[in-house]
This record gives sequence, C-alpha cells and structure tokens, in this order.
Amino acid sequence: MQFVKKMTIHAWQGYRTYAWGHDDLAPVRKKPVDWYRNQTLLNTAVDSLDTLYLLGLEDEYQEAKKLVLALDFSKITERVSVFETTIRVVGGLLGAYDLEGDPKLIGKCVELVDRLMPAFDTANGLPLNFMNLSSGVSYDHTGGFTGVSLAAAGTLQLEFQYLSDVTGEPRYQEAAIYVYDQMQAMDTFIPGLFPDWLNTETFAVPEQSFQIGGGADSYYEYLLKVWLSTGERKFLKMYRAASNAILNHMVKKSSAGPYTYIPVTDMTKDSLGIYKSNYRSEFGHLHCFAGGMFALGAKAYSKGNWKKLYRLGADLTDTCWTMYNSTATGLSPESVDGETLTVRGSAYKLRPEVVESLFYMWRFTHDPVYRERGWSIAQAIETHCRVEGGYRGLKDVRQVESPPWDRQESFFIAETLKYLYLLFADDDVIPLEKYVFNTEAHPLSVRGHGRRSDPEKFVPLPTSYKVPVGTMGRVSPELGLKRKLELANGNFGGQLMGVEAMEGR
Ligand code: DMJ
Repeated sequence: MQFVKKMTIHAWQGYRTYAWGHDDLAPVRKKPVDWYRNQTLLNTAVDSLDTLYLLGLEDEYQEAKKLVLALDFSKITERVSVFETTIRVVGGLLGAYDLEGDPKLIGKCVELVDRLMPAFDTANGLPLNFMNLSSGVSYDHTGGFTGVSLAAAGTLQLEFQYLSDVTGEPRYQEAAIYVYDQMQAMDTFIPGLFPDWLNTETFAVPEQSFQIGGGADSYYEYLLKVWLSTGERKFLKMYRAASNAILNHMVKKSSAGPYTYIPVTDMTKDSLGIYKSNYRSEFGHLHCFAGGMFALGAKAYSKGNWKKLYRLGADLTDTCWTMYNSTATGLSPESVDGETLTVRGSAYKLRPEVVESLFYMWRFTHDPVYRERGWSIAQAIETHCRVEGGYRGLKDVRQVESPPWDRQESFFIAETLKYLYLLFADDDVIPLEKYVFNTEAHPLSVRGHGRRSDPEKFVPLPTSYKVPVGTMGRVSPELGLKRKLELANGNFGGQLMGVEAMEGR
C-alpha cells in the first residue's frame, strides 16, 4: 500500500507540475494534453479526487477539489463525449462526495448533469454521445443525430440513478433507466446481448455482431451494478440474461493453451431460421474487466449458473494475467489473438482492467496469488513506465527499450492505482457489500449504506413513463430547431473531438 501510495504521489505531482488545469499529462514531454482543443473538463483533477481522499492525501485532495469546483461548464463549447464525461467527471464528483460528503460536489455535479440531459432528447430516448455543454445541442459520433454505441447508451444509469437518490430529483434516473427499458424492444439474435451500435430513432438492429470489449463493455457491467446498488430485480434479470448468453454463445477455450477468452461473435440467420456464429478471436486489455464482473455477479447471485460464471471470471482473470506475464516487460499488450495470445496491439497504456479483476478475485478468495500478480504489475510499471514527469505507457511491451506511449491518462490515478492500492488494503476499506464502483472506479454507496443509508430518501424507481415505449418524434421542438440551425451553419459533421478521435476509435 505504501509503495502504491508513493506511485500515486509521483503521478499526481507530474500532473500538478506540468499539466495543472488541463485534462491529462504527457509525462515524457512534460506537457499538458487536453481532449477538446483548448478547453478542458480537468479530467485528471476530477478523476483523481476520491483516490487522493482514500489514500489520505488531504492537501492534494483539497487543492484539486478547489480547482474542480471552479469549473464553469457553460463555457465548454466543444462537443464533449457524454460517456467519458459521465464516467470520469460525473463519476469523479459523485465518488468524492460519497467519501467526503461535501454537498458542493453534488451542486457541481448537478450543474454538469443538467447540461448533459439534452443528450436524451432523441426520437426513441437513447442518448446521443456528444454534447455541446454550452449550447445544449447533442450529436452522434459523425456529427449527425442517429447513432450511439452500446457502452455510451448503457453507462449512465448508475451515476444518474445515484444522483436522483441524493438530490431527490427523479428526472435523472428516469432519462437513464428509460434507455434500458427502450432497449427491450430491440430484436437481437441473442436475447440479452446487443451490438456495438444502436440507433436513436428506431429499434432496428442492423448488425448482429456481439462483443464485450471497448464500445460495449460497461453496458453489461452496469446492469449488474445498477441491480447491486438499487436492489431492483429487473436489472438482475437483464444481467442474468446477458451473462448466461455470453457463457452459452460466446466463451471460447483456446486451442493453443489453457486460455479462456471471449471473441467477437458475428451471427447470421438463414432462410430456414437457423443461426450461425462466426468468431473473430480478438481479445484485449479492455475485455479484462470481465473477470471481476463475472466473479462479482456470481458471488452476489449464487443461483442457477453461478458456479460456471464464477469459474469464467477466474479463468478470464488468469488469461489476462498471462497477457502481462508473457512479455519482456511484464506489461500487457493492448490486444492479442485470443487463440494464441500472440500480440496484436503492442502498446501498454497504463490501463486498469487487469488489476481491477485481480482486486475482485483477491477479495473473493484471499488467495495470495492475486496479490503477487498485482505486486508484479506494480513493479513492472515502476521499472518501465516511471519517468521524471510521471508515468508513461509503452509503444511495444515486447521491447525493454520500447519508445514511450507519452500519455498519463486520468484513469491511471482514478483506477489503476486505486485498484492496486485496494488489492493490498483490508477488506473493510470500501467493502463490496456497501459499495459499487462505477466503470471508472469511483465508489458509490449502495442503497441502505453510507450516503444512501436512509430509505426514506430514495426516489422510487420509474415503472412507467409519460412517453410510452416506442413512441417516435420525441425530440423537443426547441432542440429540433437548434439542430436545424447547426446544419444550416455547417457547424458540425467535421472534427470529432475527444479520446475517440485521438485513438482513432
Ligand atoms: C476507463 O476509462 C474505463 O474503465 C472505461 O470503462 C473503459 N476503459 C477505460 C480505461 O481503460
């Protein structure tokens, strides 16, 4: 724990010295990186808050909080990603509030979420993933108004529902949970699973292709966590349908070694109504959150297939550990061929997913092997990634002398270092019976505990909506007009901002 705390101080000092008041740090160049041209949501400052608090870095926490509370969202005129803003900024504010209890953090969060709400103003209520926080106009990833990724549509519910509980305002959870209810009308070949891209106008499912990596991942994670945090069985039912479908239709055992992985599964149906699956054996670091998810789900609901799902969680965690353990640097590549574990994407970007799963497996088993693996990863990061300005990634984990991936993204302190710290902490530091982590590792008390211990204050979960499922033409006339003006001014359809653009996603 002390070692990880020292790493955190070094990473934070790098940000504070070279990128203060910006999103991320380029630690080799010792320069700031902003996601949205010259505008910033202070990603690292807000994403780090609860880690600083948890590690007892009080001065650093107060200084960061002051910076974050001064942020003026009305000045953000770039298109920001609703998904990334929710998991990092909304989640960061909520996690810090949950640990510290300062209502100013909730006030700031409400300012932001109120500006995100027009994202849901679409024909079928599924959100668009890009918002101009200043003008209130929402867009899709192409600058149009019709598409959203599965992860972007399904990774708001935990934060928005929590915000309703702590503010008493039902509208946040209503908009977010409506999305889950609407998605039930979509006709996918594998009930419970959804393709990467959804439509915000219709319920058509053009591509019957399923996977659990980037673009899809946290949708499945949130079904489980919204159930755990509210106790509402509707979400458990959805999670069970999804996890059983993954188990039955997608999981593969490698032919080259004892590796379990989850490939991309393309499905077709022939004229006789017979389904065929075609597998693409891509597997990556982003998939590795799933070890922890399946283990957590199986421990929380130990009925039905739970033993198989628990085994799946443990086996995926082993595969993901092997991805670290088989390279010259002891760091995992971004992606591999799931059959052979041959490197496909060679970079290491300081991502958290593997230590996240190690943390869950440690909590469930207390098998020291998980701590040993986490310790080895911490040592490898220290040896190969530490530079004077902070921590960098690597362009090629197979080379000890690899050129740097010169970016310390906000999830390094928010997630990677937090999960490493918690791996070595006692179980009563953020106990899993009382908290869920959002997908950016921000801890939120579940109903009945902590900031949500008073059942009198819970906002009842929505059971019906003013707009019935499937009703079209829901876009407000005001937003419709703003969009038309944008079109006329040629103001969109151009540069895509944010991490998706940077990473070519
Ligand atoms: C994080 O921002 C979140 O964990 C997200 O769900 C996907 N992965 C990145 C870090 O790899």
